[in-house]
Amino acid sequence: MANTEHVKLLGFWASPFVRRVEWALKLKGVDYEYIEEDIFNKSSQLLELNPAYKLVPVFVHGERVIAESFVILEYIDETWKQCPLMPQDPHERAMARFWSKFAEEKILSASWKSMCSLGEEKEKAAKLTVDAVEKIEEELKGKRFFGGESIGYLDIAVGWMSYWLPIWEEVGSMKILDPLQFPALTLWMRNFLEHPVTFGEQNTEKEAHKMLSYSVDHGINIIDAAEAATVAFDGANRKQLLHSDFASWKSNITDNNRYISHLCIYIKELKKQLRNQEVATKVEWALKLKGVDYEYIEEDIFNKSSQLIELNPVHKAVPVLVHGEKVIAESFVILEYIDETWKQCPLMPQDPHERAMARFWSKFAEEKMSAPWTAMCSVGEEKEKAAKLTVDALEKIEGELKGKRFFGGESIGYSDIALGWMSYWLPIWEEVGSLKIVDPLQFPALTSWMRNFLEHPVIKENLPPRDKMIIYFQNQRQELTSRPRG
Ligand SMILES: N[C@@H](CCC(=O)N[C@@H](CS)C(=O)NCC(=O)O)C(=O)O
Repeated sequence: MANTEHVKLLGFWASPFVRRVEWALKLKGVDYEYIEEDIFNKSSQLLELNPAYKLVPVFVHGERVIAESFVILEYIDETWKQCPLMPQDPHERAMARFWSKFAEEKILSASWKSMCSLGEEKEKAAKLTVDAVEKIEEELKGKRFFGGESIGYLDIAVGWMSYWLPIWEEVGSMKILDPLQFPALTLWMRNFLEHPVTFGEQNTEKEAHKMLSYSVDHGINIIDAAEAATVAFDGANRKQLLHSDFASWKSNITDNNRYISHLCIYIKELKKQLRNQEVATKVEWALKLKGVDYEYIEEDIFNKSSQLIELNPVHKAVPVLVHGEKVIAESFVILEYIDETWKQCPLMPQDPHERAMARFWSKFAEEKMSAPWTAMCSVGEEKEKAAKLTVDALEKIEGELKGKRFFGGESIGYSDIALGWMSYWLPIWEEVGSLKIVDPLQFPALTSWMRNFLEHPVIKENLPPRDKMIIYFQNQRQELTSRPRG
């Protein structure tokens, strides 16, 4: 039986992402070997096992290797069925995925940024954190855990808030978790921390002390470098702050500080708009493949309707899927909901490891998508750097595709839909930005996948008009490159 094979976890003691995986394994009663990594001097084992991100956690189950904590959590839940983490109902599952992603994107990065910055920047990040925590508070009202009476996927996903966040508040001298403002969350934190598999059995104070002094040690450098950098970079780049090479990194940023900060604000805004366009198509592809009839409502994303704001108050973004009384946002969350609700033409593979791989590569491509966009919208060195980053990411995807017609094999599946934007949007960006990224000689598997994908009847009939797209992106590019730089 696959689930009796050896389980190994590569981790780092202070990592909330690693701890997530350990909580899940402990809840399920799965034995595992733990290998501590020095993330400042990574082992060749880590680099080999997670060449795409080079981050911990990495989970190894027999021959199967999985990275990215959320992907690992779902794999564990699908492989060891005892004490299920995910709810059974597809809509509740969608909600668990939605809020996990929300907390990761809005609370984790903003609170980290607030800890690592000063003055106005710090206040702004703290305010963003509090705004996001307000939404989580609403979700929790009247519940012991997110999933009800016992700990589940979402509790584990946001569990870091119960322990790491108060430490970050202390290190960064900020107040975020006011018990009067967030009574439900305060109660949940206590419940979560008292649970035997989280921290209940450990010497919390000793752990906290260790973690605190670690953060302070690095915090001295972080604050120094972050003053310049957090202005320019979004929280997702916080990983850079962990690198030991602060000095050269800092001087780099300081030189271009004002330019980058301008550029980043615009890139972020434009990316948001662009994502809206691309992700909505993804959902339509899935519905069409399944043969599900639906009513389509076009939104003007520059002038959002009250319906959109009401249905997706958290992100105020499309796509939003409404199925009867159920409302679901976030394209990946919607894709899984569609697949779990309409069983015909399954998009996800059956095997848990293949499912994990599909989720992993979809996430990878989504995160790397900002690089070709930046390449299209910038000039000179900036452009070259972004084009190079894109090529590096595509090399990884090429490796994944070799010898296959589609990511999932002979027919279109979840990863194809998730990565489908590359087949159509990427060549358009290349054209608009006068870039050459997808070289057929360097990327033969990707090139033939792009052709196969675009030739599929459902996809072919459901693409936005090319001419209109070219004009749209040319305008975006022009607006961005004509902004002041200093
Ligand atoms: N999205 C990843 C994040 C993992 C992550 O950021 N890991 C950190 C440890 S806390 C790491 O490996 N850092 C090493 C580095 O930044 O090079 C996940 O959920 O697994």
